Amino acid sequence: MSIVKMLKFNALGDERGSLIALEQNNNIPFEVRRIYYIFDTKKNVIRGLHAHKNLKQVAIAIKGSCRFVLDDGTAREDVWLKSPNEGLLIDSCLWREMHDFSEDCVLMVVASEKYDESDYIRNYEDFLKECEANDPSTK
Ligand code: T46
Repeated sequence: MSIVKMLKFNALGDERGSLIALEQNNNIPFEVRRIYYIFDTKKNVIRGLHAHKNLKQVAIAIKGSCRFVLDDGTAREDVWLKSPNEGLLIDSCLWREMHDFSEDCVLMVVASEKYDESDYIRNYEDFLKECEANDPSTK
């Protein structure tokens, strides 16, 4: 089963242009407690490089593009985000990296929880240990 889960968003277009609405527990599959956006990322910068214990998120390149790497401790998959019409669902206990930001990239992230530094796992070995411990299939 793929670890990359893409959500498609319907654009409500008319002759003036396009509009996408995001709603919690509807096209965003959780309650929304925070939204942030990443922009002006410098060339060759890699962001992320961590996992989250509990946080669920949807990442949307509302402008430009970037490449995500998701790793569940067993497999790694790449996915390009390059359209405001789709979002990457990032479940908890997934290592994520963001690469190859275009100069104009605006990456918006919809999150299930408020910012909490204690939810981050910033070391890959700790991620493997912690997320294996949380994985019901390993019990
Ligand atoms: C994630 C990926 C996709 C805050 O104070 N509040 C916030 O809500 C966030 C997201 C960050 N910060 C502070 C923490 C750092 O001092 O902003 C600084 C940059 O954050 P960070 O280095 O964690 O950024 P990224 O781009 O590596 O990761 C971010 C999210 O933090 C993370 O949850 O999954 O985007």
